[in-house]
Amino acid sequence: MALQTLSQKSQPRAEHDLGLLRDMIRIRRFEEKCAELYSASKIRGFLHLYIGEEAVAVGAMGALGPDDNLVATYREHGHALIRGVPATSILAEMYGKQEGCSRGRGGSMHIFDAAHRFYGGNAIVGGGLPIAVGLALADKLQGRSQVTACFFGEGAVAEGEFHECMNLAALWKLPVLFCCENNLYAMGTALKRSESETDLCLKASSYEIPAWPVDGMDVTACEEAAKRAALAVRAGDGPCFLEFRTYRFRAHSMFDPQLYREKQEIEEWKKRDPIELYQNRLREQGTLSDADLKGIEDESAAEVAKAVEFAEAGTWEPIEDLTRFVYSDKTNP
Ligand SMILES: Cc1ncc(C[n+]2csc(CCOP(=O)(O)OP(=O)(O)O)c2C)c(N)n1
Repeated sequence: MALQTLSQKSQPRAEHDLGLLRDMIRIRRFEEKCAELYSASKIRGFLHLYIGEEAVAVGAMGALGPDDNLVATYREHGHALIRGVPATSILAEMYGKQEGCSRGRGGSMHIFDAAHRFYGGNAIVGGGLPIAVGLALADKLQGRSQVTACFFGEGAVAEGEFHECMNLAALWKLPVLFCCENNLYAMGTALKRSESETDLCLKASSYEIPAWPVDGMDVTACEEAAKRAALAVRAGDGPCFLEFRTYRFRAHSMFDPQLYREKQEIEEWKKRDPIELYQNRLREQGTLSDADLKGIEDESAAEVAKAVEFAEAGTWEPIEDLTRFVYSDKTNP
């Protein structure tokens, strides 16, 4: 049984800490397998990996409850996994199989699961922001107390949608937690080559939105900041903005030769690998044993193996279904 040694520790704090590590490892192992499957042409289309950025999703999502809404970008497998979308349905989606969460029609960039309040998987840069603001507006108008967390890359700040969304969310005091994942590059474009003002918190503050930078390689820092911000959002104070400073260890997508950044820079950031950092910290604290780590690794490997088996066994959609879902079933049954 995985994580057997947890019972010996029997402290909720230790369980919580090991849970953070487990979730980061789950994302990492799942995505390493995705890269392999992509090279084997099992996954087609685009594939954007989150490797290196795991602490952000895992930490920030610690501030959310099951009723809160979540909106993400095309680099969203990790967010979906932590949200509770089964790895089986995520991978089947990437395979293009009917059993995928979007019936295999969206692929890697369009993981969507309304039952888990996971509203994408959005391929358009900045495209998730208006969706998040709309969800939050609906919650506010209907008197619900949910928070909508919206994850997006720093590339989105160059979009008009970003400014419209900041403005309306602040003006209407909407319950949105804006989570900017600043990994320094939008495809091959460094932030400093595209923005005259590179202080993203300053941009959010200019809309009267409280904003803080966060060390995105430190899962505890991510969790603490998100909890603090979510508390303010939930209290009805309007939106908050967090700039998670992070780095992607892999290319933008599987097609990117990475000519825009030095290998040395990547190596420097890898020294702050969020999983290794946290693993070392838990070991120093005496929270993590070899047996715990083995339990977590075995559990993650089993989850990934099950997902692969499920996706492989999935069904292709019959050709006669090709035009289904082009229009809503309500108007075109
Ligand atoms: C509106 C729009 N313009 C351009 C693109 C092409 N594109 C895809 S990803 C990307 C970079 C986005 O970078 P960032 O928002 O920082 O996210 P990251 O990939 O770093 O997570 C661009 C320009 C797009 N998908 N949508």
